Amino acid sequence: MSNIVSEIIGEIKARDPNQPEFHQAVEEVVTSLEPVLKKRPEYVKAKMLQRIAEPERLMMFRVPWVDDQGQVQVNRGFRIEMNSAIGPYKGGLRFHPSVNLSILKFLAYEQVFKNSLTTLPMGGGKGGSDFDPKGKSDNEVMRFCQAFMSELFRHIGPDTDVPAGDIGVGGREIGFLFGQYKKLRNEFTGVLTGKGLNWGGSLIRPEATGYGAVYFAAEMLATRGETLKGKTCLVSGSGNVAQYTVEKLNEMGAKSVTLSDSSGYIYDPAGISPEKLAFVMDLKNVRRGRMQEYASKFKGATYTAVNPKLDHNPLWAHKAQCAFPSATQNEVNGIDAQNLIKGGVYVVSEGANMPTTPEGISVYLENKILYGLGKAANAGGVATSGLEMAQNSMRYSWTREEVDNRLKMIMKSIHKACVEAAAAYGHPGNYVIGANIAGFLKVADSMMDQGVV
Ligand code: NDP
Ligand code: 2IT
Repeated sequence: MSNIVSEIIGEIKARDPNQPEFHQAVEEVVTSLEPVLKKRPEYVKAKMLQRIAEPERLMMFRVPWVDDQGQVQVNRGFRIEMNSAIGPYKGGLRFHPSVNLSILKFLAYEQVFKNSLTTLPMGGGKGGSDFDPKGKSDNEVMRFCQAFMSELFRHIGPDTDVPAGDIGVGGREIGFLFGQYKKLRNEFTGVLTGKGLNWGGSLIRPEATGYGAVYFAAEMLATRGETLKGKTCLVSGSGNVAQYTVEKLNEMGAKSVTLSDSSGYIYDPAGISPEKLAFVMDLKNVRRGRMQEYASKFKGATYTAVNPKLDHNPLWAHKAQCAFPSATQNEVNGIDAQNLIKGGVYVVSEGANMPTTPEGISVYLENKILYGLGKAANAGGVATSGLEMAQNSMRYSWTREEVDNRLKMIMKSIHKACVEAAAAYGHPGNYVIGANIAGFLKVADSMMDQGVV
């Protein structure tokens, strides 16, 4: 690592010493940019990397609400407006008890580069709350969302900041959030994406992240003259991203054999067919149950509970050719990555944000597998949010085919941008370096154009 790169990383870490996830995301990007900083010293002089790592604005607020027992509950709400160089702040909201500033800053930071890669005019942001939707009634979720929006509404708007879903925030939550925004502002605008189809949502937005991660894997395989047909795939998570990953893999003639939640994972060697996937969708989205039920329902499938004493996740040790980590950050560590390679995996396309630890990424790169990092591979979700914004601005909606074709084109162009940037800066085939450089250049050049603001 060059002096300048380690100085920049050191400076950013020292400023917020207790933000490990944020440091991890920054370190990956800044290290990848080393060849750019050599060629373009003007970015160093302009303190571009320090500026990009500092949120333009950060809101943190009290969210008080009353539960079904009449008890007052207090949660913490956040919105991080990270970068608006190329468009309004854009990024999801996460509701999960683990949410804190480090996690949201890493997500907002990643979002800046991801959104730049999509080719659409979107800046980066992220937000959420430490509220845990698990075990809450629909009414409690509604009251929480209303309380959250009662503060958030003053900071967002269709030309300012456009939130969407992430972990714990899906169609139900976006509905409640939109309802409260509309009531407070007396405006019907595209202020959120992932809306219901009857009230401004885009076809394919729910499917887009998972579909996009599969399209990205197909693009990577095409560089070796291969397709997904007949491939066995490991998928983690069982939420929005995981479900539509499995759906698209089935359509492409591949076989998914695993899914998980935070309690454990299922392994189904026969494959998660469309019928079994329909069961998962009902289980997770309607009944809000646990994946363990899958193994009692389908013969031949096994369930393995999380064992906190293990230093690895056995999900990643099954034999397969492709892996789609689609649950959460740092769910694949160095040992898991070794196990993936031993089990025959040579394609990793990340549906989740930063699911692989730096040790795991080193294993992928040493073994020269096709590794599509989250900010490239899962960009289909936010890209389709961008398409939803475009449709809302036109007060018009495109067909399913039209949106899906645009999504495919966008994933192809992200893949091409990664491949070209990696080659131009001397690291052919390295999607980490390619994605970080391509995402960075557009934002950094826009910031140069706009002066020190
Ligand atoms: P969902 O809330 O729909 O599903 C999340 C899934 O991940 C659930 O199966 C959940 O299990 C599991 N999970 C969550 N947290 C943990 C944890 N700490 N440990 C183990 N498992 C966990 O979220 P999404 O599918 O929308 O998001 C999944 C990932 O994809 C996240 O990293 C998100 O940032 C990323 N992403 C999402 C996009 C989108 O459009 N939704 C776009 C781009 C990226 P359980 O039910 O037990 O909590
Ligand atoms: O991480 C992500 O890209 C998302 N959660 C989707 C963001 C969005 O605005 O659609």
